[in-house]
Amino acid sequence: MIDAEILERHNRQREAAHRRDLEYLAERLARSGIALEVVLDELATFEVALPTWAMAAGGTRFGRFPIPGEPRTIFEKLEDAAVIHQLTRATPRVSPHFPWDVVDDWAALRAHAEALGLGFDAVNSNTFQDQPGQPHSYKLGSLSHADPAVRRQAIAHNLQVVAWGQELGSTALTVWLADGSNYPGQMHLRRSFERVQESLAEIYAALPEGWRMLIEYKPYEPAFYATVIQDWGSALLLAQALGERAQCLVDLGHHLPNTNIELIVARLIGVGKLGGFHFNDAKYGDDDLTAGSIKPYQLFLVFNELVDAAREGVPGFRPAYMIDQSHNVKDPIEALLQTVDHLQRAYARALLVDREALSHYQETGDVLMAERTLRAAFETDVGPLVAEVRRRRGGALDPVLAFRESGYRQQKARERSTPATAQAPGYA
Ligand code: PSV
Ligand code: MN
Ligand code: MN
Repeated sequence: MIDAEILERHNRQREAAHRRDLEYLAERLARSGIALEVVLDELATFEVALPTWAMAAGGTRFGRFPIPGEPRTIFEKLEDAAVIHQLTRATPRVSPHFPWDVVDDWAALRAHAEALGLGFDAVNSNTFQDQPGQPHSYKLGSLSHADPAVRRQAIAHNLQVVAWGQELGSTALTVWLADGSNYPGQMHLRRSFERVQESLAEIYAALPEGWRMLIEYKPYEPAFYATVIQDWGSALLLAQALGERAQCLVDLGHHLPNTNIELIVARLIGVGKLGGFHFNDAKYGDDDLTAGSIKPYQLFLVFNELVDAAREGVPGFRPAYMIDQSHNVKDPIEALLQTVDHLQRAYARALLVDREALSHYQETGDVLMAERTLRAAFETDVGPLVAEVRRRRGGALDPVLAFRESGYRQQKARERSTPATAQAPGYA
């Protein structure tokens, strides 16, 4: 982890300016009847899980550009995750992906995580790639495959992932399927969906006590004609058929351009089926860019729905927040530090929305003022709020700069001299 003295020095150097910025913001918020301390307390509850597959440089199908010092094992990924948590104090859990994460000794991994102050979030299964020695291929599908033997193999893998998740204290399984077809006629559209439902039902029935199944959807890629779980409607049908512990997972990049994602979020909340998020951002498709880097207003509007549901006390509302990004050209640790900051800013802005006024303008049909109420919150510079929450919890005022000042990456480049040979993430 990063030397506590380096972190202290970093904060000391910025403290005076930070205090002035915070005081100014507190005064501005007070004028609107918002108490700084209340917002800070709420903001401090925000936590988001880090994906193991985003800790090393990602790639595309055209190539991958490894960076010196990137982690080679899940143990090293946890080390890096601990640094992100140390600087942000908002990422206490890691979401593993199997079999990308190879674990021989579960007790050792548990101990390692505990020593670093980390826990585990949802475990992810992978039936979108064939593994060496695997008897059946997933080329034409996994849980939807026409051949029951392939389906059985895919079900068994998911059950295995759940068992591994139990070793780690996880309580959720995320299922994303690449199943689909590239050409009309290739796959029976109705039956393939029925087979997925049957396969998921077997996995669902075996879920341990207190576990949830999170069903992720995606419109296309790698299936370029028809994906079996292509949209929130399909995911919702499955979740409703399976039962209370099955919910939908919204990956922000898994929508066709211009889709109104906050509306989907509202619909899923409305029926108690919003299970969680994979945060990222996109310009065109499943681009896996830094959350909030392309459409910050959309991210704010998504958080606006989340805060609205939380304030209202919607029963059973407890979405799992996770990041799913591919860092092809940024240092992954820096990108994740930046991501957490962007997410916290979106959340902070959503907390500032004057909900009473908004509701009044909605009820009275005052379109302009309703929109202005949202924009007033969105346009507030919440940087000092987010920094203050980090500072109070022992994190860094400016995590990216603190990380650069620490020399952590350079040190790891010396220690981790053999390059990673593991599966390059980012292809899915
Ligand atoms: C698929 O594109 C996805 O979003 C799923 O969450 C996968 O598990 C992840 O990406 C892995 O790259
Ligand atoms: Mn995802
Ligand atoms: Mn994706």
